[in-house]
Amino acid sequence: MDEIQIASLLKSSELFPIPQSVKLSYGTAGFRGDAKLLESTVYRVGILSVLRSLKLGSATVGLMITASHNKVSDNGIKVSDPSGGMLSQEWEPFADQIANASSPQELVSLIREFVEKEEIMIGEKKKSAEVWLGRDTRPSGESLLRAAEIGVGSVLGSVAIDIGVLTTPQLHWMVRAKNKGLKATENDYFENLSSSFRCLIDLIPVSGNDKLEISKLLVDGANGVGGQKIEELRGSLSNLDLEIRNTGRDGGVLNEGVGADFVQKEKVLPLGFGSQDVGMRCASLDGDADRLVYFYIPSESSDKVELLDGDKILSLFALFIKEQLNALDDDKEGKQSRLGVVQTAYANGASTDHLRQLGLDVVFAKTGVKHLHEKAAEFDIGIYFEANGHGTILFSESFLSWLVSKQKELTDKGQGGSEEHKAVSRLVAVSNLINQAVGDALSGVLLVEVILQHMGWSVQKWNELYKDLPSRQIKVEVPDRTAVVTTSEETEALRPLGIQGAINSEIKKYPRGRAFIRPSGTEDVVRVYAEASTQEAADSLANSVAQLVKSFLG
Ligand code: G16
Repeated sequence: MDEIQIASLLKSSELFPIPQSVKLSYGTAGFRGDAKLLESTVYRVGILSVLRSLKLGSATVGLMITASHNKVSDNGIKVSDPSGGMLSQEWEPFADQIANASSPQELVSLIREFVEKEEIMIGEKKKSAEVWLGRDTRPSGESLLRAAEIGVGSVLGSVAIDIGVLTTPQLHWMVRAKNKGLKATENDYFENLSSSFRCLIDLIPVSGNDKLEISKLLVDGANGVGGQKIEELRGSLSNLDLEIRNTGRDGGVLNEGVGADFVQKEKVLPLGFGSQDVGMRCASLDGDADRLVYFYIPSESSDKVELLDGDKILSLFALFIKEQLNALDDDKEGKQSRLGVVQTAYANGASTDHLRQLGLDVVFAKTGVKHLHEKAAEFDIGIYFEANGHGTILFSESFLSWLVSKQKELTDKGQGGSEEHKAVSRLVAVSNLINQAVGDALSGVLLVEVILQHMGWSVQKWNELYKDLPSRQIKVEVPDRTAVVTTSEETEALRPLGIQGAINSEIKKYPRGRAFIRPSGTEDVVRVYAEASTQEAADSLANSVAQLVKSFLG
């Protein structure tokens, strides 16, 4: 690192002193917190993104300014690696270090040490890096994006490109496409979704002149970017009747009483929905549209919803993919392909039982899509979902190229109309429709909708796949959530000492009882999850565990 480069970093970092007495930590999905405290962090992650790009041969990296499901006064930053996935976990400790460096000199010395260790050349006349910047609709987004630009620009020869207001998955998709040499604009993203959706619609079996019946889907946009983007997408979709509410344009507040996180945790209807919607199929996106849940209102007399969460979306996707794989002829690659599913400790026990009954390989990962994604990538087709609605489907490169050549081989043999050809074509279309970079509520909605049309199912019929065990989630505010340390799968607490024994004693009191605690990586709370054979029992177990958290952690 030469003198000119050092001077550039020192000068720009003077503009962004770190906030006093706040320990910043790279959490489940990047840095997150009160937007007023984040400028220095975002500026420093701007620098990190350039180093990441240079480390990987000047590939494009993405930075997304968002705090997703958090309240509107929060913000945060997520990094898209050149693959379109989350920042490599190996770089998280460096992110933590630079975010907390107390002076420009300390920051520069940490960067200098790191670039030497990683053998990254930076400075005048060195290779250039390109970083794409996106933000959600939060009012603090624009000024934080400027801080990221300054961070990127302080490494000589690097360029920041402001792509504007986007959903998080759009940015990840665009970064992935760009680095694969594909068309990567927002229009390309929309075009890709609508054309692969159309392709799947055309492959729906219809007898004779039957026309597909299309019922309306009501979408809750969380008053965020997702509602606005799905409105833009709607014009290019046929065979889908969408009514979009909570777009944020009608004065509603982001994530307040709306959105996937609210609906999934509270299991009540979001603002803007009411008794007139009883029985309708409804979908809820989160603040940056990387999560999706479905619901319907079973009766006029209550504000409770029947929730179809990430687990149920996973089951629907798994069933459809399995059906297509079963239609493949007995050739080795097709029939013996490995379909696997990945869940977390939050997965409802009934969903795991159901997936196993389907004969699927179910594996578990820690909370955070970065952990699930890694495990899903080990399969030919890996489907991962968190119960909160974050998930996607991954196709391995080798399996996908086998599918594409099989599709061509069948066409060349004049078997273009065969059941096998249709199944292969559906799998190829799913691989295009679904965002393989990261969970994406927009592509998720389209896939759910086309599968329901394919099956001829209502949302109620889909919900009957299995019956969720009653569950409850609670957030507990404590002085220091990091005092909770869990095992790698997060099902047991190792610290504070003694708390797990006390939780186990509570669990024993409830038939089919299960409960665990973990510190959130996105909010300043400890999360409590409990399930049991009745709702009263799940509520009571969750409350007693929350009491234990309070008594052990003050
Ligand atoms: C992020 C992660 C998800 C995770 C969620 C909650 O979602 O991407 O994988 O489930 O945070 O994490 P925690 O329980 O640690 O707070 P999002 O949609 O908020 O970016």
